[in-house]
This record gives sequence, structure tokens and C-alpha cells, in this order.
Amino acid sequence: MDIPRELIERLSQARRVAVLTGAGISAESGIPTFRDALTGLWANYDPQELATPEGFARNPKMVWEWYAARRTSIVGVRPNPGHDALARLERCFDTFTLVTQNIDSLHQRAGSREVVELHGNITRVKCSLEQRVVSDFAEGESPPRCPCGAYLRPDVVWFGEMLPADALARAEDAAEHCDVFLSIGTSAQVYPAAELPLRALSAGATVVEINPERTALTRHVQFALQGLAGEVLPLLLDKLTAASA
Ligand code: BJW
Repeated sequence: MDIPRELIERLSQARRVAVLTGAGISAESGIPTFRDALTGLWANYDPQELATPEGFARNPKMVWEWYAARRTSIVGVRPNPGHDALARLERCFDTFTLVTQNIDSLHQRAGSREVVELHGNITRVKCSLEQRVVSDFAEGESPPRCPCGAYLRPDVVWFGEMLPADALARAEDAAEHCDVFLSIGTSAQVYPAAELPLRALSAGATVVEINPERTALTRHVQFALQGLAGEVLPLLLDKLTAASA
């Protein structure tokens, strides 16, 4: 993979950088993506039943247990060189906003300090009625109950639900005020996250995509780096560090 010199020059001059990550950045850590034709979660499970409030209302036990199994499966997973490179990249710019659609905490575990989580976090649990995060609950029932009597649910954003307002506002602000925007490992199909690189483009930023496949975004960007995040990002960091030395 060759990183264009023009891109390194633009990054060297950039003061404000915004990044959007999706499931692809965690794929090399062994976490399945959603829309891969064979191994993606939505190829094997029905999102209407598992990732909507209506699905949870129909079958709370099934939804709770599916998320409990996914929570368990990420416990032993480790950040990969893509997450590590982003944590180091954060230190190269005056303003660096890392926005993720992922719920797996791998950016935080790699050392990224400020992570804007658009779709929640699977390690947290909230009350399905009051929407508040609950940390102290009895595990017995499936799903367990909030002290108010309602079911607890994972603190993630399902289809048809609003994103956390503060996280979305921070993400939009970062997209609209950055010099360079990196879209990494996302199919750019889920809104409003998919709008962020387009907002950055409209505001005049240089937009870069890192993905082994073409996506809905590819034709719009100035630089499409076709490769794995865990390979492209360390290379990008090396070239940028060398250019700044
Ligand atoms: C690699 C790689 C490697 C592989 N390196 N790359 C406007 C138009 C149309 C529809 C809508 C719209 N606005 C809202 C909607 C409805 C809906 C939506 O967008 N639907 C679309 C599917 C059409 N959006 C919503 O409902 C959102 N809420 C909302 O907008 O509220 C207001 C509203 C409501 C209703 C109507 C109108 C307005 C909420 C979205 C919540 C998404 N939730 C999920 C589940 C989270 C919990 C869980 O984990 O179970 O979030 S769905 C799933 O998709 C998950 C992801 O965060 C999200 C995005 O997926 P992502 O990350 O892009 O993964 P993939 O698998 O799609 O792509 C992976 C990519 O990586 C691929 O391109 C690979 O090639 C690549 N890759 N290996 C780099 N090594």
C-alpha cells in the first residue's frame, strides 16, 4: 500500500482532525462486522428482532442473552495495530476527535483518551423505561430488572432510536470544523453516522477513507486507501512522523 505524498502533506499541515470508525477497525481483533456477506452479524441474525426496541419488547430474554453472549465474547479480545495507531495519532494534532460507532471499548483500551461513542457501549446496562445507566443489579433474571421494576437492556442504540444527543452534537461539530476527516472501517450505510464525512466534505475538509472494499462513501472522497485498517493506519502514522521529523 502506497500512501499518497499529497495526503501526508495535508495531514502535516492539519490542525484539526476528525475520525469516524466502524466495525471494520475491530475486525482484525476478531470481532465480526455487521454487513460482511458471510461472517457479518446481520448475515446470520435478524436486526429487526435483535436491534430494535420492538424486537426487545417481543422477546426481551432472547435479546438480552444475545447481547450477554456478545459481551462475553469481547472480554478476551485485544486492540489491534489500527486502534494503537489511532491512539498515537491523537497526540500529533491540536484537536483530534475520535468518533466511533463501535460499542466494544477497544479504542479506550488502546489508549485513546477522548472517544465519542455514537451507538453506546455494550458493557453498560440501562433501564428500558427510565433510560438511566444502572450499575448495581441482581443477575438472576434474564433480563434483570431495574429497581423501578422495568427490564434492564444493553446501553446501545438500536434502529429507530435517537443517538445520544451530546455525542452526536460533538461528532457533527468535529466533522464541520476539521481540516482532515478519516472514515475507517465503516460501510457508511447507517445514519446519522454516515452523514458525518459528507458534512466534513461540504465544510471543505479533506476526506480519507480506509477500507478494503468500496462503500457508499468512496466516490465522494479525495483519498480512498483500499486496505486493512490494521495495516494502513500504522503506515500512515510512520509516514506522518517521518515527515514531521
Ligand atoms: C474493514 C476491515 C478492516 C472489514 N479494516 N475496514 C436516513 C436515511 C435512511 C435511513 C435512515 C436515515 N436516518 C435514520 C435512518 C434509519 C436508520 C438507518 O440508518 N438505517 C439504514 C440501515 C438505512 N438509523 C437509525 O435508526 C439510527 N437512529 C436514528 O437515526 O434516529 C432518528 C431516526 C429514527 C428513525 C427514522 C428516522 C430518524 C440508529 C442507528 C443505530 C445502529 N445500531 C447498530 C447496532 C448497535 C448495537 C449492536 O452492536 O448490536 O449499530 S446497527 C450496526 O450498524 C451498528 C453499527 O455501529 C452500525 C454501522 O455499521 P458499520 O460499523 O459501518 O459496520 P458494517 O458491517 O456495515 O461495515 C464494516 C465495514 O468495515 C465494511 O465496509 C468492510 O469492508 C470494512 N472492513 N474489515 C478496514 N480490517
